[in-house]
Amino acid sequence: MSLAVITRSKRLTKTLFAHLNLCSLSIRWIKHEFCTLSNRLHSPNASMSSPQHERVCPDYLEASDSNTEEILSKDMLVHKDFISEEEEHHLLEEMIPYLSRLRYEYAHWDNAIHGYRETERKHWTARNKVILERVKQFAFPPTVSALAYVHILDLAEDGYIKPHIDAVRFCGDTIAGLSLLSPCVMRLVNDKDKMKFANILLQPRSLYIMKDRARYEYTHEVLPGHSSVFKGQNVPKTRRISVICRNEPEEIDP
Ligand SMILES: O=C(O)CCC(=O)C(=O)O
Repeated sequence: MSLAVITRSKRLTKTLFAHLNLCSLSIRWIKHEFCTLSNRLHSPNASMSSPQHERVCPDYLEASDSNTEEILSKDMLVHKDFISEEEEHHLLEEMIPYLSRLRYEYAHWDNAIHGYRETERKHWTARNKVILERVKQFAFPPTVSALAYVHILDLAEDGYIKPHIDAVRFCGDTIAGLSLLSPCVMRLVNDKDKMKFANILLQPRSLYIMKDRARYEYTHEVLPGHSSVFKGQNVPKTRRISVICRNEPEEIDP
């Protein structure tokens, strides 16, 4: 073979290898693009997997920061329309005649509640007992005993509840409240860092379950009508009655 032929075939071989290399790169690129596309198709959030996108903030919760949002989406639960309008009517029908005999209290500035009347009830009509059993079964695990007395709190239209944490002497780790008659805003504020807080929208007939960190590390309050705002919208608070079930307090060593 002449030298010219050998040189030409060497050049050809080089060109061929260069093409093959390019082809293999292209195949790798196509494979990569295909995998990325397929990942996206199978998991739409794969490309935005920050913790914020993985967690969905409940619509009743408006938190000052993501840490508060994370804690309260777990420990402050609200179940909208937990009872029907008919069931709300039956509960009110049983409670209102007794409450109407009491006067709303507007006592001292240091009282936790302003414009309220309250009572506790152990015995209920058969159909209301069924409702309250449903609340207790839903809120407390089977091993936990609910207090026999249910707390009834009637807040006047101009009534509100100031920030407080329920005494551990009187109730355990869970507070379950049916919120009746009027919407309102409950605010939870971190007891150690007042800049961390959340507003909770309580619609009539909803059930809230405040437990664990929400119950012990945050104060709770019900805002007066004039400052009842949730996500920028005024919440028209009028008279509101809550029916609150609590569990037995933990035993405290003497
Ligand atoms: O009315 C409510 O839902 C909460 C009442 C309350 O804060 C309390 O009794 O300690």
